[in-house]
Amino acid sequence: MLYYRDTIAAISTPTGYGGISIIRVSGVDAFEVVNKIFRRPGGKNFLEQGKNTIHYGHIIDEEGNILDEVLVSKMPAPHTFTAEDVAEINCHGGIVAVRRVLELVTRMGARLAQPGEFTKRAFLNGRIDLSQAEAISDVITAKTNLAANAAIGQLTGVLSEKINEIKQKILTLISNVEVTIQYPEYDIEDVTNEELLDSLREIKHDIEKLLKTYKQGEILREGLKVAICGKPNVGKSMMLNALLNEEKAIVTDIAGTTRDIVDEYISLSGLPVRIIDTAGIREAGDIVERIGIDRSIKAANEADLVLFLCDASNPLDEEDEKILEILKDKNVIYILNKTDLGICDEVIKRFEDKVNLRTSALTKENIDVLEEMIISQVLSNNEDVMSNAVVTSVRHKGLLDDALRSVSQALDCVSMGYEIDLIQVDINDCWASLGNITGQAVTEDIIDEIFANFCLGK
Ligand SMILES: Nc1nc2c(ncn2[C@@H]2O[C@H](COP(=O)(O)OP(=O)(O)OP(=O)(O)O)[C@@H](O)[C@H]2O)c(=O)[nH]1
Ligand SMILES: [Mg+2]
Repeated sequence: MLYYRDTIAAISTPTGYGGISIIRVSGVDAFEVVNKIFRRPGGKNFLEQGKNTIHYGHIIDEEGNILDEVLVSKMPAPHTFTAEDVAEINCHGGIVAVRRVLELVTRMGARLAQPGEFTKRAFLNGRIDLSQAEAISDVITAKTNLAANAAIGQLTGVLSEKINEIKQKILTLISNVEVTIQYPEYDIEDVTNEELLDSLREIKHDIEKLLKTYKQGEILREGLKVAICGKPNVGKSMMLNALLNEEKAIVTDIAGTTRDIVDEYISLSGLPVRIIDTAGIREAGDIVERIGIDRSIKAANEADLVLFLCDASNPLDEEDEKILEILKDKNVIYILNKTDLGICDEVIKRFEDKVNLRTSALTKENIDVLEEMIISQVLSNNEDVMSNAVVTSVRHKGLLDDALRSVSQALDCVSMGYEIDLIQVDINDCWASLGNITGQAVTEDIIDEIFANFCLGK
């Protein structure tokens, strides 16, 4: 059963000059519309052609003018992107020619598609669920290899599968509770509180596990945020330059050279890493430096990983220790820099039970090792993003939070010995939140909102 009765069309390739541009036409009249404007050598009728075939010919307007030389593919429902009849006109690239063909298509009875409308139809026609539809836009916008892999995993339904598994557990629970409430007179064994607690705990655990993948998903999408911190003059800016392989930040022997955040992306194994060089943290300094230092502390707090730098050729001092104190709960790699000037035993001892590395930003010693250490921070958890469910969307995260709240409330009620009817509402809410992820329970506005963020022609 198809959801829509009208036929839509759009240019599905990016605007601009290119080898080809594709106009996608989808809907009940897709083939009729194309047939009116498509002339094939020998006059063969497009409507009579077999499924999943490609045909050569010309696009002819109402006056008989040739608008373009094209290839047209014919893909009948239901095994198409939208699950409707789809024809795709492969035009020669070029803005004006393609626009003229599209206008002709709309004059023949198709209407211009809205952003995301093809994908929306795929969802509403039941070919994919909502989380898969959202993954399509993630595949298009993925900035990194790993992010693309995660999106493809979601597109193939890895996340949906996980969500449906949890929903199934809730359904079993709901039906057990229903039986207990509705048919107390029958000799069906009631669910005991213990059983109820067990299932609720299991559901809660499953949701928490999915939520934990969100942070990981964020790193995949946005890259890893790495802040270089330390007191003035230890070589932070020189380290940034060494990692970037260019002289980006100003390096001098004057303490307090960097006064604001310097922020650059590098690509390590296909993953963007945002490296932030900060102003050296110390007590002294004028107002400008003071502001810079506050920003440094903020950058350290917001970073996924901090590189703490010290000058290993000298013993640590009070300023170093103060910064170490600020960073003590962070994810830190301790870098003993300036080893070309020698290295103090005290410094080695101070970091021997920590993740540390000896470097020289000047001679570039161990910079390659540092890069590997940064990557392994991300990769250790992300190797299998394609076959493991990873939550990458803010919308999904919000709904999982809601589901977690509901199941926790149900757990509290049961533990406190409340009547079983009382938890029913929470369990139902939990089920509905999860249903909103895959789309079984979403409202029209949510659907419109999601697809409005797509690009035109998809
Ligand atoms: N010998 C040696 N000198 C270094 C090394 N790294 C940095 N330097 C020198 O140390 C001085 C300070 O370097 P910067 O990179 O500006 O230090 P910073 O930590 O950014 O300093 P602020 O911006 O003031 O906080 C410069 O003269 C650099 O040439 C190193 O590994 N070995
Ligand atoms: Mg600096």
